[in-house]
Amino acid sequence: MGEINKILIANRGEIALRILRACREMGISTVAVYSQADRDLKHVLLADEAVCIGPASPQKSYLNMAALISAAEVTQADAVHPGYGFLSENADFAESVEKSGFVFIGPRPETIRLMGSKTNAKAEMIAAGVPCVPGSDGELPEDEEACLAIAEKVGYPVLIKASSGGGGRGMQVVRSAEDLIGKIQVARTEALNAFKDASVFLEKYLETPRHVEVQVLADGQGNAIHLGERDCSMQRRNQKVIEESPAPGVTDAQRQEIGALCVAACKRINYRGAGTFEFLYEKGQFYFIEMNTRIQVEHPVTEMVTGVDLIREMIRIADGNKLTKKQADITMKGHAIECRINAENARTFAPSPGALTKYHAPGGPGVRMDTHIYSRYKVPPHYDSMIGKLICWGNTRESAINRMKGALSEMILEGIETNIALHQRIMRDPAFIEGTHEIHYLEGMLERWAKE
Ligand code: MV4
Repeated sequence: MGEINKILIANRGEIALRILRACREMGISTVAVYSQADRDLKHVLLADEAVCIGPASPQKSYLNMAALISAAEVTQADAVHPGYGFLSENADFAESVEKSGFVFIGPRPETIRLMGSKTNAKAEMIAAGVPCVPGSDGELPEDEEACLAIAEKVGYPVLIKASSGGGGRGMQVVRSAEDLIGKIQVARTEALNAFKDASVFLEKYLETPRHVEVQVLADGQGNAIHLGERDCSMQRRNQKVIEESPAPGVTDAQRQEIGALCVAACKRINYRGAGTFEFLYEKGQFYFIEMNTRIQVEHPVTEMVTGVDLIREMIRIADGNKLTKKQADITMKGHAIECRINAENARTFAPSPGALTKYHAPGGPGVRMDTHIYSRYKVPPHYDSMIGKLICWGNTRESAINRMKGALSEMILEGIETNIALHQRIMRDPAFIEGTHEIHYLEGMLERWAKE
């Protein structure tokens, strides 16, 4: 405890700035690491120290474990915060951070590894009493007849998923027995190419679920709490566009029930840090699909409704502190919505890197803009197109939407294309306003927009 006095921020962009701000509030020194394309990032200018870790290519910089560890050694950092993406869920990185004598701000490497296996994660959840999608008991066997029998029992349509997958890559929907063996073969080949592991499992395919996820904090010392849920159903090709908390339609009784089960699961695996349980939500039922062992892009909506600073809590936990808040201390007030602001064409999603000639931030009560951009900042072409997140809070969902409309129209971003027009469109969309949109809704909305 009290051993973390200097943190190396192993990330870039808005999350690096978010972590830097939390460190400053806590009186912790900061080390920024940056690629040659990122010398002018806002957090690099604000950090106490900054180290160039390599060329623009992510492989040679933000994914370069040796360069990151060296930077921590040279600057004598105490801990490493991985942010999201990059090495945040890489168990080998967490392990090498710890073996080099630094604190990894996240779960133990074994936990990251366990949850990285979707079949092992699911087995743990079933053991903890968390509801899962009905399906095969672990990996599918080689035997074709056995696979056919499993699919028959689960009932078509079924979905084949990679055991080492996640994020939606390499999944195959199977609608009848004739297609099963062929699709398993396709899924195995894709899984082997993408994850170096050909093992797959099978689940009942849910046709029109919503994507609802539960935020947790656990101290690795036997204590865990949940911070309610977020709806992330407004997405395209597994890229979330809008997130909100609470999820429309989820009752407080349901929230406490699913939250308590996630807490039980945290205790079972002795979880440490911030984590997210991802569920599909259909006809009022939750079905666990995956656990994310990192801080997520959309964490601010949870912060806005609970008043808890999740980055601060991650650092406190990593420093050996027990959770100070009990479940009864967590209350959700009002409603928060986040729009991901991307440097891309609003209709085609084509990336639009380049120089921002003008930027004026929105503001006012309940408006939060998490971004690293500034006037004349050059969005590099080498990374994700997300340049910021606009989060609006209101007493009700309706007032949060109204604030978002105002904030979107107030924001001025020139020199590059952005997806602001898409967000404005969604804020006026009847299904979104009703809160009934599911994971396939945006695709259909975009098709209608294209025909106008
Ligand atoms: C599913 C599903 C329907 N049924 N599983 C996609 C990402 C990965 N995390 C799990 N995914 C899905 N699993 C069953 N049994 C539909 C999806 C899915 C999805 C889930 C969440 C958010 C966006 C999605 C987009 C397409 C498919």
